[in-house]
Amino acid sequence: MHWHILGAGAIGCLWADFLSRAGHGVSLLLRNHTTLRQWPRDGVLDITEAGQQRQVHCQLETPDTAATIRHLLVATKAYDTLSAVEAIQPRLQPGADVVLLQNGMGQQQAVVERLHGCRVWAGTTTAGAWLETRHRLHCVSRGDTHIGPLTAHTPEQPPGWNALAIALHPCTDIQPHLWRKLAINCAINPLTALFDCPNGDLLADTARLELMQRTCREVEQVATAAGIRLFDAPLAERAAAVASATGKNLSSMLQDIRHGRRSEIEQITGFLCRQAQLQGIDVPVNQSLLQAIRAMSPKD
Ligand code: KPL
Repeated sequence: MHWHILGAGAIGCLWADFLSRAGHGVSLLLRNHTTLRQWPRDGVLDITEAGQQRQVHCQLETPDTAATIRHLLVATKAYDTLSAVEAIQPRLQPGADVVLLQNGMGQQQAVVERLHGCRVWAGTTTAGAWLETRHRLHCVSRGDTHIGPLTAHTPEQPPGWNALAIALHPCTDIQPHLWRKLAINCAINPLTALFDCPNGDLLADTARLELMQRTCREVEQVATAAGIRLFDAPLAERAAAVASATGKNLSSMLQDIRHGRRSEIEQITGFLCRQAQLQGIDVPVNQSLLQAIRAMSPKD
């Protein structure tokens, strides 16, 4: 089986490793010819994991390559999902398999509406990895990945993924898992960006902790109204546990803001606020976080 990966960031490269070690061919779809030229070595990824090093060989392509695509993994930033998929759409074979693996919500539905006749899955992962350079990847943790179909007549997991050496949890209904990840991201990401602090520092200060708890209560209200049961424990407890376990990490949103990149606030807190509005629920804390991070994010 041959998989094309759209989005050669840390998660895209990590899946290039997982898929290729499971015996699949992998093509990385780079943004354009300039990015292609910037790749230092032809399609070789250097992976470091637990002190061990290995190499993965991928084909490199740009979206305008002619070959058709049967199996596509989308690992772009959440806000790029739809436009990236639209750019590649003429290359998709009828009935192609498309897997979406991103933070945030809303973009998955937009892709399903755009791609008629394709089988689409959404996944959410706790895997951690970072890129030292474009082709040098550090895998910190393979984490847990939940995956489930978004389209009818689609099996629980994409073909060939049972061979991946990761903790993969196929499920019939992926929505609760997407909500759980969204809820944790709503609780941690905007606050770390606002206070310019690592995840763990949200717990070290009473005022920040209180703000996190109020954020969490609003998120729970909206999730409940949407028919989603988040966790057995209150969200504030789960979010505090994640912030503590990832204490020294800089959240993805804080990293985006620090680097002057666009953030995923619209797909995280923005989605939550849109859902709240549909349900007629007031979420003043999340609304003010949305405004604050919007003001810090560069416009597209
Ligand atoms: O997923 C994350 C992110 O940074 O986007 C958390 C859970 C907050 C870990 O940093």
